[in-house]
Amino acid sequence: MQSLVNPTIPGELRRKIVDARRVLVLTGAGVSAESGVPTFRGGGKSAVWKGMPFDVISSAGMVSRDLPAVWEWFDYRRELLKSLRPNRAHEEIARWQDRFEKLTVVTQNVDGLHQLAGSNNVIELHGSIWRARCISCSSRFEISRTQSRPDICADCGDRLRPDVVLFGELLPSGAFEMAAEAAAECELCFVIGTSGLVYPAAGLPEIAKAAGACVCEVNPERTPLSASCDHVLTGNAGEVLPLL
Ligand code: BJW
Repeated sequence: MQSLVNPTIPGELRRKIVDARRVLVLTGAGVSAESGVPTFRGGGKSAVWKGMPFDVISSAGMVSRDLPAVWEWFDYRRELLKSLRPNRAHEEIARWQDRFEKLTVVTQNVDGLHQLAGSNNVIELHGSIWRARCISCSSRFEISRTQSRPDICADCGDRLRPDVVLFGELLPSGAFEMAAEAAAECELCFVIGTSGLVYPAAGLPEIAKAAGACVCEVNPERTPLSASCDHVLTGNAGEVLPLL
């Protein structure tokens, strides 16, 4: 992946980073792009499954229409993920836990790469590809990297589905509320590798900004959020974050 620009870090942002105690990091698919995970909409190969765009296969309607097809799509992606590792961006964000008094990592990604890099207490707004959930009783089950995934709920016997948030579905209970609280109290907010198109996640930088935080975007492309950010660092996350 080619870097567009190697940005100079403004002095004002450097001072913010030194002074900030409460920091929020919102990440999207772009943070995993340098690990080889396809993004959804830009900056690399887009996610398409057997000719079906991701917003069709990753939609609530598809679970009721064709659950086996949905599983096939997620099984394929989990298989791909098994060989992929966190990149410098994930590692740098994990290191920030020691740098700031309170760091909250909020991710839209379902790949688990932040946790693999050592980030603790990651708020997963869109769930995890490494969990299954019962379509009836909502019991959740981890999916192992080495064993075959469960198909049937051990609690009630009904079918399981991927524990991810598809279009038109509600976010996990409490996840957005926790993220919004962290946004409202942070002093510095990084928005890294997201197209800023999917709500309610894309509303978090606005909450931070309205509460007086400095907002900094890291992305090789401009997004609808860029104009309202205090700083826009143009480049790949794995190259920009180590400069901070
Ligand atoms: C790099 C890089 C590098 C590349 N370094 N950067 C308000 C207004 C309008 C609509 C809505 C609204 N509120 C809610 C909605 C409806 C809907 C929505 O937002 N629709 C919009 C698309 C119009 N939202 C929902 O349905 C949400 N639910 C909800 O709100 O419930 C209440 C409700 C229900 C019904 C109606 C109304 C309200 C749920 C959203 C769930 C999203 N699910 C997905 C799929 C997950 C499962 C799966 O993995 O398949 O989540 S969609 C997909 O998009 C995935 C992502 O998490 C999400 C965000 O994408 P992300 O991360 O931004 O990735 P990309 O690919 O878009 O962008 C990558 C970026 O990286 C680019 O900018 C690149 O430039 C950059 N990049 N390389 C740094 N190296």
